[in-house]
Amino acid sequence: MILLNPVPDLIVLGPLCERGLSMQETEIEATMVAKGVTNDAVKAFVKRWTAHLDPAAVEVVSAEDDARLLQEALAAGEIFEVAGGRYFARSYSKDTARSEERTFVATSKPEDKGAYNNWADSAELKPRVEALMAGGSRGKTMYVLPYLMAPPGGPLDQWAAGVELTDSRVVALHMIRMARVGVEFLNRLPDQANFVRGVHVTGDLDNLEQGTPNDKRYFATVADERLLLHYGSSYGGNALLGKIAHGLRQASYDGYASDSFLAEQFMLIGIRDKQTGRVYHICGGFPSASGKTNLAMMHPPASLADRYEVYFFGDDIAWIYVNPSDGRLYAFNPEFGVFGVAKDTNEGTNPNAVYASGEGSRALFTNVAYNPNTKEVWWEGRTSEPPEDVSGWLDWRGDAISDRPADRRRSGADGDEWAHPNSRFTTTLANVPNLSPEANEGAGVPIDAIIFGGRVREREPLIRAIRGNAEGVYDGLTLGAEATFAAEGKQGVLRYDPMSMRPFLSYSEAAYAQHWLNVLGRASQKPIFAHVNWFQRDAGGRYIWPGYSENLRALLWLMDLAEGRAQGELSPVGILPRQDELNLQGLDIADSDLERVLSINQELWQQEMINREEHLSQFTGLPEEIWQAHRDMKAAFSRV
Ligand code: SPV
Ligand code: MN
Repeated sequence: MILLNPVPDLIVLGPLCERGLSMQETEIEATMVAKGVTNDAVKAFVKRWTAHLDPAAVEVVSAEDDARLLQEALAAGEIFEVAGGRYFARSYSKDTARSEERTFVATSKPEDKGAYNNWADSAELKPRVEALMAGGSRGKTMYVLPYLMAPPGGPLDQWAAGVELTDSRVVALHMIRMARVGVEFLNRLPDQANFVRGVHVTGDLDNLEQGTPNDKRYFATVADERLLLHYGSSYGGNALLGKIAHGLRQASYDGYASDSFLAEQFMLIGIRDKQTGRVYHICGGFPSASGKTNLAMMHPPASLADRYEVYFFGDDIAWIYVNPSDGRLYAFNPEFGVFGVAKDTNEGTNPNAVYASGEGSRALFTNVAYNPNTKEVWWEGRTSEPPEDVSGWLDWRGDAISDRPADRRRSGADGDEWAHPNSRFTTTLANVPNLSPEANEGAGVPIDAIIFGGRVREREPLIRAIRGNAEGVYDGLTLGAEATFAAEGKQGVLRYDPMSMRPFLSYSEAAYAQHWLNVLGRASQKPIFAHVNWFQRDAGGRYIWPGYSENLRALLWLMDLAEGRAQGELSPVGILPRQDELNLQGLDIADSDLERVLSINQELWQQEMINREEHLSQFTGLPEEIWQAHRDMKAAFSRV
């Protein structure tokens, strides 16, 4: 157990001070020199925090350390072997998803407060979290992870460098898979002090009162100082600071403050038409755990595979900017890996993910079911039924399935799951079979379309295309979807999730909307927007559209529309495909189902317009263009 210094919650300490060091500065210096760290600002950062966190040892990590760290983690019982050179880890049972309530953005500017960003005054929050962290890594090794969130050589590199300090070896293993980790990325910085400083302290997970009014966790982005302070978790985005803390919250703040780019929770794909050789690039936002990974890794349906190829760039984050060389919007995926939702991933839904986390991938699974005898993993939807023979199988908590009453072993009922619904696989991009040959281009790729979507039972049609920057931004801001298991809280409840950035917004929504308009306004060639929904259900709960690889058909229509090969039909909510414009070759779908997904329900939309008004009204100072787009849509309804 970790001994935390007892620090009363509300006492604000002064600046970090030199305390009795259990590791001498000279020792730390020697460790860093031996590992090739030449960046003095990195050294100073590490020394300062070593003094505060009081770890027993400091270790600088590069990607080449993976094999050794894996062996050490296996020996320590932190991870377990999975057949085929893969690994499995369990997180603490109350630490299985992002905590939105305990995530804060702190700055010195009250105008950064938004409706959703949980803004705090950094003068108050920073010392509070620093105080909680005091001595927090005592007895542990503190890993120093220098990383880059970008394919190197791009125009946004100056915003991409970071150093994460973490006292979790498993977090280090995740970071190696999810970010480009290496000393060289920090040594070669033109401005040596220009990197995001990330501090992750696991904390005493047994005593953090997670999910209670006394919750002790803090996941803070001190955005105007480019400082990330995460205390009290070792799970996913709470702990891997390159991903959403830097890649989304910090980067979106940086893009805004520098008036130069957008950082969004977007997937990014390419669709190649083999007949014409044209590659279309589409990026887009879907709330966490809404199938972005499946979409980005999709294979074309068999009947279209002769003609089209889908390339994967990324499944969770895109940084977007206007390239001055051609005036177009460009995007790249700053990540190095995939932290994908395991649930329902199988050869049918996402064969590329199965392969990418398959034999030889060094994938790291978290909170799935594990069989130490056979070294297999399993999760709900991996196969239609759980393994017949339950012997050896442990659920995500580590409890033996065979210890359960017979009727709860393979019931599939809520609460009887073998894997946690937010269980994940972590694997590097290089393992993804359909990775684009352009995925490592520093400049990224030109964007043809931006799409938004989420799980919506009714109302949202399969696809509706939207022209105009303000109309597109308005659509993103009014993205609504059913909540998923990616965050702690209620699943299935409909909530607005602007641009799928609700949990990652770092400044006010009004300024965010204006920044979007500013960036888009600088592009001489406009992308087309679309809103998609693969998740419409009938009264019995059956999905009306088959989804997965068939989703390509909707995107192909969008490209046809953008290039004048399709006209669609104008509706109040955008342009809908005509049935005969959708490529249905080889698809078995009932006419009535097709009609349903390609039409809109006026009544539901009328109610939606009222809800939207309430939603947008929270954002004081929202640009007039966005309100105009809203009024235009309302007016279009009154004309039908
Ligand atoms: C998400 O929840 O949107 C994720 C996973 O991408 S995590 O990194 O945990 O945030
Ligand atoms: Mn995500």
